[in-house]
Amino acid sequence: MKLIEIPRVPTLTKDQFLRDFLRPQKPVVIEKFIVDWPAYSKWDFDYIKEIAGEKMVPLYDDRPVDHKEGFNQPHATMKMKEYVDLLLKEPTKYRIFLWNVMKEVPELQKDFNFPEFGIPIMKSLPMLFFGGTDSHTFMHYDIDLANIFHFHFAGTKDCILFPQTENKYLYKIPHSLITHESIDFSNPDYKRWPALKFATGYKTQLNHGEVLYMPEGYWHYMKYRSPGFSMSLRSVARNPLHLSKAIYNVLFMRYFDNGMRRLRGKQWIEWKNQQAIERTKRNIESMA
Ligand SMILES: O=C(O)CCC(=O)C(=O)O
Ligand SMILES: [Fe+2]
Repeated sequence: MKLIEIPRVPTLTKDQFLRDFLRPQKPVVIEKFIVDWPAYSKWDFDYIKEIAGEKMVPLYDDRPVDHKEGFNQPHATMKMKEYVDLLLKEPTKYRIFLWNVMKEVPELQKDFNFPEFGIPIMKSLPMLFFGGTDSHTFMHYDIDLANIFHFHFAGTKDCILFPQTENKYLYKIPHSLITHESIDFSNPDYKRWPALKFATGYKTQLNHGEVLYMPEGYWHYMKYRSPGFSMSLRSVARNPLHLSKAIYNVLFMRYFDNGMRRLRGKQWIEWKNQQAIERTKRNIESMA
């Protein structure tokens, strides 16, 4: 894999954002964008415990997809204050994934603004993500292939991104939004996954208060180096191809996949994993 460092800027005007990043669909880290937000000084684990400690939160670990579970079904639940204590005490695989801020803790809304970058933000969909030391997400892209502004708080997190143009090298699982789950993107085994050598992507390490712009449909893998949490704000995909994929995914793909899990069980998951390998192998053979 060739991973290019994502460019970093202290701040960015709307015009610069549109010209240098949105139009060419390139990622960027803005280091000092939110220093004026109350969240910049307030959002830490004590504050989260104070404001949302009693909430039950859905938790995910890194177990492979199981046919007995639905699409994105959580693996455990816990009170937020217990989860935060666990995070701070020891490395845990449990992560919070896609927790809707507006629905769960609307007070948090007072602490941030919706960036005015000339693209409409979906205001009902700010999502929170939490993770402990060394926990990681699967390499995936989001179901709606949106433009994502990803704000990070408290800890440090490694991010690896790929544009959709790299799909042919990534062992993408059909009828899903992930790559083969046995790949460790922090330390890829090229003997087992030779096509990854041809993939070109991006990397960065996010610290408290930094925001990462991920262009439409970008694959992302995040590994928490220390306990931290992030908020994602999203803006609808503008590329018609991405938008039509988003609509297809939301209306059909996830139901189709759930239906096939019920119908074929384990075989369905195994067939998809095998397909990911065979299709990617064919892609690199056709290059030679
Ligand atoms: O950092 C994470 O835990 C996941 C972030 C993510 O997948 C997203 O913002 O869409
Ligand atoms: Fe995501």
